[in-house]
Parts: sequence; structure tokens; C-alpha cells
Amino acid sequence: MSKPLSPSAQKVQNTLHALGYAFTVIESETPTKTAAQAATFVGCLLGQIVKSLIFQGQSSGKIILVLVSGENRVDEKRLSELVGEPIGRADPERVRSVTGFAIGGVPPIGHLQKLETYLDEDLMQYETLWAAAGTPNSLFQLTPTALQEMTGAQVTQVKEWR
Ligand code: 5CA
Repeated sequence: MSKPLSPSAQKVQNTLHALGYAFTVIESETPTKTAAQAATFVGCLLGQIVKSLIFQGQSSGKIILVLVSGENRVDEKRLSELVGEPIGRADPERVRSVTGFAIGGVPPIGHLQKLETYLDEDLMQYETLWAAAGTPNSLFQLTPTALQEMTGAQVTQVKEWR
């Protein structure tokens, strides 16, 4: 028998099941707070890790979820064009109050409110991805198509070019 999931990870597992997905949440003994730690733990490429980042419209206060490949950074200028107003990072308290989860464990689904969502097109090239599952040591494996479907995200170019 595997150990029961912590409450936040169980919440994400329940959301996945409620949405009709069979993906399984796993918990690590070691932190998977960063994309690099997550990739090392599951043994995948950094690019296959889904970072769930929370931004905020600076005029409207609207909250935006950006799903970014672990190897990319968000181009904030590009994101503000997509959103139609200046944007900035949401602070940690705000992240918790809109998603119900703390930074380091924010999952792509299961938030307290529905969020306008953009998906980094680079994530679509992989057969499978791994996303955080509600805690800084939980993850689940999924497909890019499922990620797009479960979030209703707009697939687009959001990365910063280096
Ligand atoms: N569990 C891992 C892999 S899925 C994870 O959640 N990674 S993450 O990238 O989605 O979440 C951590 C991100 O939170 C960091 O990349 C960073 O951009 C963001 N972050 C960290 N500290 C802050 C902060 N003080 N305010 C806003 N965002 C922050």
C-alpha cells in the first residue's frame, strides 16, 4: 500500500477523477518545488515540466494562469499583449487566495476560481508532461492534449526568446 496523499494533493487527484481523467498523483519524499527538482525526481526533460504561474492584470486585477515549459520563461510583454493590459506576477498571498494552493505546488487545475489561461506552445511537442499536484512534493503525469482540454487554455507563444 502506498501512503495516503496529503490533503492538497488528494484534492487535485479528486479533481482529476471528477473531470474524467485517470492520471495518478504521486508524492515524493524530496521537494519538487522547482521545475528542475521535479524533472530530476521523475526522470524527464526539464522542458516536460509544466510550470503553473499566476499573473495579474494591473488595471483590472484579473488573474491569469500561464502554463509554461520548465525550460522557458514568460515574456511579460507578450503576455500583456495577449491579456490586453499591463501584467505582473501575483504575490504569494494572492496566489493562495485565488488558487487555494501555495507557490511551488500550484497545479494547472482545481483552483478556487476559473482563470483565464495561456499554454506555452512548446509544451505541445512532448508525448507526456508532468505538472504540480497541489503541494511542493507532488506531481502527476499527463499529455499536452489533456492539459489543454482540462484547462481550456489558449495555446500560444508566451516564452521569452533568449
Ligand atoms: N512544483 C514545481 C514544478 S511543477 C512548481 O510548482 N514549479 S513552478 O515553477 O510552477 O512554481 C514555482 C514558481 O513560482 C517559480 O518558477 C517562480 O516563478 C514562482 N514564484 C516563486 N516565488 C514567487 C513569489 N514570491 N511571487 C510570485 N511568484 C513566485
